[in-house]
Amino acid sequence: MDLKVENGGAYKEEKLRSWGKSLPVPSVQEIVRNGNLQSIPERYMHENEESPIPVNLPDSELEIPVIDFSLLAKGDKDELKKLDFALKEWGFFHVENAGAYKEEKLGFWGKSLPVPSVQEIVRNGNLQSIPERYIQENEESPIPVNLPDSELEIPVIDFSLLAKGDKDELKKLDFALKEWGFFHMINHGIREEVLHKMKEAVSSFFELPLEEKKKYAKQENETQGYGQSFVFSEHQKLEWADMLYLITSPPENRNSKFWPLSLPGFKEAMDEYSIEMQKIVEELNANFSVLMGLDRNGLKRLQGELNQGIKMNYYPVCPRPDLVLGAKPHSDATTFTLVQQDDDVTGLEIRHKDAWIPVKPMQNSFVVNVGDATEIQSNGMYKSIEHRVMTNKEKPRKSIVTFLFPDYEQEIGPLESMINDSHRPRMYRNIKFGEYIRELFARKMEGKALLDFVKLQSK
Ligand SMILES: O=C(O)CCC(=O)C(=O)O
Repeated sequence: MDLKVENGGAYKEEKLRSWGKSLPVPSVQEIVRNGNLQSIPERYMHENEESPIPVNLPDSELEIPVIDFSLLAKGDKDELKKLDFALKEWGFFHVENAGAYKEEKLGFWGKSLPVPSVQEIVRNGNLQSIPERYIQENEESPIPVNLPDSELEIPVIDFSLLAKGDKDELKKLDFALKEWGFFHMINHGIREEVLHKMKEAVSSFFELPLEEKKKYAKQENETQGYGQSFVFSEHQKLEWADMLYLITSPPENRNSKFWPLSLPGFKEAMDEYSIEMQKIVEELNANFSVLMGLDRNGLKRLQGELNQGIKMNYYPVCPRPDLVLGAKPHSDATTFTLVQQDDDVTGLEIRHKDAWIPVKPMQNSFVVNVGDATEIQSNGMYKSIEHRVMTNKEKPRKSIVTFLFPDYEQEIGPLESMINDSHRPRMYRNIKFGEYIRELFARKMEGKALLDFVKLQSK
């Protein structure tokens, strides 16, 4: 039997009316349009309304909170906390950067906004208090607790022994990569003069007047240049540091517009340093290769020459080092990283057994750390460890950081030799390195969160 139903909607409407009455009233738009409105009709005048202007409230209570959508969309924990606060305390908030988020995802590297030079803030300012934008929240204490002495110093690896094929040193390297992800490398063979010239070049760059340094400033969507990376929002906490980042190898990837070529000795020092570093890199890569079950040339055959970028950091003194960070906790996206620290200023700290361990400088050595690409290739056996940089009241600190990483077109993933279905199943999916880096630059630096992007769910 066919049945047609009509006026079902009207029935619903009638039901709804039973919720209460609302009498017809004149159109206010019409009253205004028609009337030569000398006075407000009595019916519209409210009695005893509170003054719209709040009194005795601090500035922070006069504006509803602002939530940065691009940070929320990236899973930023601080922004989520701000949203929680806005919902609890206000019930209202502004949203910003909703469209910019898409733009950031689409632009290749994502943006990093220009920020003031911290060196200049310190140089000019009679710094009475730390600007709000630099005050970090909820940072953990730098003092490690309840750890035996052997857990307070990163391992030391003798490069000259590795280069001779010493098996015991290779075992020590294996231990350092598994248990620490960090080690000092001594006897690396780079002449002191080369290291010294490089340090001088970096010092003379940061001593240049601000206007001169700004000629090499990084633009919003570029990774290289002078400034700060990973700045996505005007509201984000900034680091107490300035940097100059330059891609050095392969040479065709260099971008001379960021190189202070008129600074005497700078290019020569960089060229020499970069070539010498590449020699160490070859040997380290060969050793990583053997440890991951390949022959000495295995990794090179798989992924070609590693690319090289050099980041020069300047951490000015800070009257309240307890409030700021020279670098927020992060792991490196690299294959591995080599750091030349200042000889006499400690600042770098690594996360080890749930404590932050300071890495004390060791003369003429490099600090080497495993990056995310190696953690992925080793199927989680070798750890890319979180690290951060603290500042101090007495002395500025400089560091020269050499990043080694696969070509952006290279696909990286766990090596077959590191996967074992019964006791070491595949932990990461394969990904083009360029795609991984693109994700890195679309996020605020946040510990090791980026690795989750390629981690497979455990079954
Ligand atoms: O300054 C340091 O010792 C390390 C710096 C660092 O981790 C970085 O620039 O990514």
